[in-house]
Amino acid sequence: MGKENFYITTAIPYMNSKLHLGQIYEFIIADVIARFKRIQGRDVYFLTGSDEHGQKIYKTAKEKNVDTKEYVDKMVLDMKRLLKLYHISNDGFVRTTDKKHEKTVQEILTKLKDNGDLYKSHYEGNYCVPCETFLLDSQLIDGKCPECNRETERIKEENYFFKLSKYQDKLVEYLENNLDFVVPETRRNEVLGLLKQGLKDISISRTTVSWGVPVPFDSKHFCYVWVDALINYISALGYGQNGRLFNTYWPADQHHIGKDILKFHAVIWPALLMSLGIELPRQIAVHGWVLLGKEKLSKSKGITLDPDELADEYGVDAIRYFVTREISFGNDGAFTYQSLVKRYNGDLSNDIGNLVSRTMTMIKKFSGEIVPGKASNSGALVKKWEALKTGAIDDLENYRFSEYLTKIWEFINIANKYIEDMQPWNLAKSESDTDKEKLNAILYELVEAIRLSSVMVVPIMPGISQKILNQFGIDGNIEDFLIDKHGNWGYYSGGTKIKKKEILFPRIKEK
Ligand code: ME8
Repeated sequence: MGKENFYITTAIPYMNSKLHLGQIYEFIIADVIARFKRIQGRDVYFLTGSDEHGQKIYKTAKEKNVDTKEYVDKMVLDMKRLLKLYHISNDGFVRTTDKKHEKTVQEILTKLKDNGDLYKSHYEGNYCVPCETFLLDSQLIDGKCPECNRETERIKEENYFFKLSKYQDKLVEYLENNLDFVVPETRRNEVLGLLKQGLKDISISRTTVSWGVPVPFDSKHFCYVWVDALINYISALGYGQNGRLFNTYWPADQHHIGKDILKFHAVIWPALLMSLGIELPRQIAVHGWVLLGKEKLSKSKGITLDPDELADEYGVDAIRYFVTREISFGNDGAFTYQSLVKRYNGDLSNDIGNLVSRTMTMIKKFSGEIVPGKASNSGALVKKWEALKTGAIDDLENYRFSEYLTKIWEFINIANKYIEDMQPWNLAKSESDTDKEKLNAILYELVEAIRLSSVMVVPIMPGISQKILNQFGIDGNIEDFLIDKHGNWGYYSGGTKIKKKEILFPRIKEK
């Protein structure tokens, strides 16, 4: 039997400005899960990409006086650079300006029309350019966009409409029968609330915005950017072209999105799929906001967190650790420099950093730079490990990133305490063979505890995991690890020569 497939996606960010930590946060959580599924032995396809059409991007390029395509090309390069910097292990990258994607969008529009789910009508109402959303007068709050609180544009144009209302009952039924379709539960209730208010048909084309995919059966119309964007999840897999990827990986196991785009993913997207006769994704996983202090990140208000500056100052792995440890999935989470420095100096520099550093020093001093061979009578650590591992795996299966890390850190600190309790430096002074044996067993156990922690840390801090293993001279690429093998106590036999000690997390001065 082949490996069980797992298809995971992120939202595709708008290419109007440089990515900020909020968008990077979404990539990090999807990446943690993708890496976790890989070490569980699943055949993972992890997709991300770029949303490049629509009024907002067209306007930005125009303001900068550059050609729109040249502008998005540049932004995409920068996005790809940041994905790499942040160790995001996506297998695919889809651009909505890819010819293959555009062709799929056109085929889908034709199919929707042939199904009788599209009709032409007049739209008069409001449009929020930053959110790329049509808004009826009744949806405005104090005359502004309910999502971003900005001024909207008044528009009056001919649009194609999609018969969303037709799918209302089917959607309610689907949500009621599939309790995990939208997580966390509060978001599922929000969707049910929206559905119970009643659905109106939605515009799916524009005539006043030509930076988009042309509607194949009506030359005046261009596909509405959101419909274009949602299709990325299947166009990237070659839907409609008998694509191998589509046949292998669809339906998606998890679509990761932020809470502002819930309606698009949990109402409009499934309705489009129902119309097309395509199976629905298994889960929409909805995260909250990364806030700077108490404020939502916002480019226009100048509240942003630059991923390059953060990486320079703290290192990418520390940022990955911080957001997964501090933000409870589904809720908003505050980023503050104080809490980052506290976690950095405490959990990283002190706890794991010291454990590695002290163990390296002892092996150098007491064991001639060679990790002693596997001990036959392993002591206290192994029992703790088995108990913690099962619980930790269950945590990550259920998006409890913080609890997962708490368990691993509990283990790291048990190992730190083990050093204090056993006082290996005293055993090293002794001439007796039993003491020597005891010392060797302790050193092996410490390296094994570090190695196992590193395996569990692979999804969160892949760079650091690899570095730790390299320091102890342990072979292997973290990309090939499997929890069921490398995560077992005693998998490592010891006997490796340690390398030069490198400080993993140099302490940071509080600002
Ligand atoms: O919505 N904290 O793109 P986008 C956490 N192109 N997540 C945040 C965030 C924050 N401060 N700010 C944004 C779009 N996000 C569309 C998606 S998908 C078919 C099309 C999240 O660049 C946001 O919720 O505005 C979304 O999931 C993702 O970043 C991209 O946002």
